[in-house]
Amino acid sequence: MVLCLQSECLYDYIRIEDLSSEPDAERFTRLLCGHHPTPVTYAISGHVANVSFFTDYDTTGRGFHVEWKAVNTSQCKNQWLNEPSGILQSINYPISYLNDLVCKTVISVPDPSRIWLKVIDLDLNEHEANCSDNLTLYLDENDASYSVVLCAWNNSDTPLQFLSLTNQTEIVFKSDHFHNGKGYQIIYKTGERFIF
Ligand SMILES: [Ca+2]
Repeated sequence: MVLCLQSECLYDYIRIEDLSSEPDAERFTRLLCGHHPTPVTYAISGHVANVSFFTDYDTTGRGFHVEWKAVNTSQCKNQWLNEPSGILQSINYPISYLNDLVCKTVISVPDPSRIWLKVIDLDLNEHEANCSDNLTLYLDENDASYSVVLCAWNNSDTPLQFLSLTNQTEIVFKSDHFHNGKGYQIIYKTGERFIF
């Protein structure tokens, strides 16, 4: 995208806004101008988005190109998995998850099998220092205190790995109503013995 450069977007710009929020609510609105050689991605939680293009009387650029994709939020319903292995990932991964989500996944396998989880990717809370977007792994179906809350990428070279204490585990992803990131991707396997 190349539009007339001005840090506050006073001249030529596009405005992207969420038109589906309540009139009194804080509406998602972004102004874009200048030169963006790499794609800029936004995830709008509502079901109606408006993209407006404004130009002034002077100076032009190459213009802009916008692509959009509707995300089916029913993918974030509670799901129950019995397969012995699989991949879990956040809705719309790896582009960007949406705001205000609560997505629950239960993996349940026959006893005495256990569930091994390996975090391949975790990108939450962009621009945020808190843990308001998080992924909680409940490793014991009978005791919620055996849980791990993940909200930032582990910078070490060793991937995060977890083993359930029972034959059932629950993974809950929550996002607040500001900012987002690429999301998460986890692989899981099940079995009675694991060698690390
Ligand atoms: Ca957030």
